[in-house]
Amino acid sequence: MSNIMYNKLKVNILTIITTFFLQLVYDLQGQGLIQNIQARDKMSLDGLWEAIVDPLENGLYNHSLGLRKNGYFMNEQMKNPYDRIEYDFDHSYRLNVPGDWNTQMEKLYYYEGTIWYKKTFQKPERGGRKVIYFEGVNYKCKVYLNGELLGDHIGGFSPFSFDVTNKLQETNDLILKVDNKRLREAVPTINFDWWNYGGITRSVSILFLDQTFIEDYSFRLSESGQPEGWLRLKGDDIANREVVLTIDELNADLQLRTDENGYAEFSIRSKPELWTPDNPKLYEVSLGLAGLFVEDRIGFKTIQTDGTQILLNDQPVFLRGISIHEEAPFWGGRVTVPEQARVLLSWAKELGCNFIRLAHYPHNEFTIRLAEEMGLLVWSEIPVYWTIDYDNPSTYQNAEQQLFDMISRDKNRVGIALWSVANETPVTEARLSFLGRLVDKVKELDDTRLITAALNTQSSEGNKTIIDDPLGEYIDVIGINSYCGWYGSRPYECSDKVWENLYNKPMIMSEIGGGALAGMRGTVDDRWTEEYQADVYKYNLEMLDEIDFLAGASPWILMDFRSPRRNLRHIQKDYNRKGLISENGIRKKAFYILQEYYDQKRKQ
Ligand code: GCB
Repeated sequence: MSNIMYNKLKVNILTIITTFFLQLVYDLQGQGLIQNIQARDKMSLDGLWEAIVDPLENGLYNHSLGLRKNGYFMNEQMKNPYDRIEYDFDHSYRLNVPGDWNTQMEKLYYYEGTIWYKKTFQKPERGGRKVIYFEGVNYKCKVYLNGELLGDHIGGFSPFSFDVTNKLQETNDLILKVDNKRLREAVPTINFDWWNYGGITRSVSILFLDQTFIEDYSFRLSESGQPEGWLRLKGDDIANREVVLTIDELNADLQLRTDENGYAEFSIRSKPELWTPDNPKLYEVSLGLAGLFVEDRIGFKTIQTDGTQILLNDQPVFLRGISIHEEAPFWGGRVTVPEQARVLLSWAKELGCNFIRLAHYPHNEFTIRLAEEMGLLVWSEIPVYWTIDYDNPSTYQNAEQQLFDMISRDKNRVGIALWSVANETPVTEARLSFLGRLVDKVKELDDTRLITAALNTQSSEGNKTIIDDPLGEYIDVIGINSYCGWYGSRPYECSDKVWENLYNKPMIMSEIGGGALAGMRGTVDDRWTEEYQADVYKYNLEMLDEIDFLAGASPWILMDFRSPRRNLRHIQKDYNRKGLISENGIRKKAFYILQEYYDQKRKQ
């Protein structure tokens, strides 16, 4: 065998072995996603946590970069006056959880690195199983309870949990090493256009569960329009158990029996009223095991494509949307409470939307629940963005895990219409196979939603743009990000642009837009003025009107959001100014242009 062949073989074998072990790690990480934690009995660990800023990772490594046995996770205390312990949580900073650290302390505004968090709590006086549940920590963390490593997690926007039933003491120290350093191989990678907010950005709680409990369940509509689905128990006693399922409004009262794997399927013999944006009907559902109930609000709809149309409950629908980052209006920083999400979604409603694109990562669960209550269809995506490392098997496993977590958490949210696997990714073989695998994964996990991706890789001939990205073959709905009048051309040239689609599939214009500082006035030729931005919208919307395969739009973006790429001090001040609304709630002129367009679309 030649040297080259030998080396190739070696690389292939190594890749297979690495993939196998990574899969194992991620499989373990993905286990135990508990459905609908809102409805579970729990104790919140939100509030002020103690925090030590540790850019050199001194809490983990000694001076020769060996792992420390007595790192900060041990929360060591001085016993004698001459003891030397060079950290002390009791005399450290305090940070709010949930919350990003960047907007809580001025000196952490640009910080990317490690912060140690500690929360001390008393053992809850409750029997049964106890699980610590994290709704989201950005980006990487190690979790320790009373000095013991419970586990690691990577990915800034997905939930994870640890069973601590047999690990709790009278007084407990829960310590996290949280690290938001950007990494080439990470998802997202080192370059992205939003603020890298670090910290325990979402809520933490201890769930009180029975030894055997309803871990997960799924509802959908059968071919004949009747609710059906499955549930799964977890625990020592999962086989042959009775689970009661009721939906009073549908006169459904079912006694189900689990199989030896703790799994039961169900189907309900009545036809529910279907969820639509105008009638966002949700049913009160209850699932009970041995007197402990999980209550949920479930809606039913179908979403499909027919040629270049999107059909909601078999009716063509035009998605009047807007893109949204998970940044808090008025407060700044990450959205941490439902009220902040409610403000954003109310603005989307005011704009006339029936659809939102939650960019560029899974948002809080409460946002999606609110959206469906308010009659908004949702596009949800994972941070496979720009130039992630498509050749790297561990990057793939990471992306797939984030996809799995997103779908597992939100599969029962009727508002979800589209799962997006990527945003603006370059056309290469490696990327196609990477995204192709993700698309297959979505199909395996959920065949009741449409699959999309936002593309910006079309070719052009003169005035004509041709949607020919080979990924178009794989996805159901083609998302297109195009910035006519901002990153290229003058706004008035945009209405003459013509679009051709090589695929007989619907297209959503997932991004159009331009930047303006709220209150800045000038002519349509003065960049950064509201007039310029309004002009971008005017001509782009004229362009959209000529696209006969257009099934919706989600212009960029509802509200100005922070990004370190935006360095014009006098205008941007670290904000991407493409919002239709400023971070302080001021609507710009373009807001009203899109509002009028959606008003006409609604009447058509
Ligand atoms: C894009 C990206 C989005 C950026 C936007 C911009 O195409 O998808 O994340 O923020 O452009 O403002 O440049």
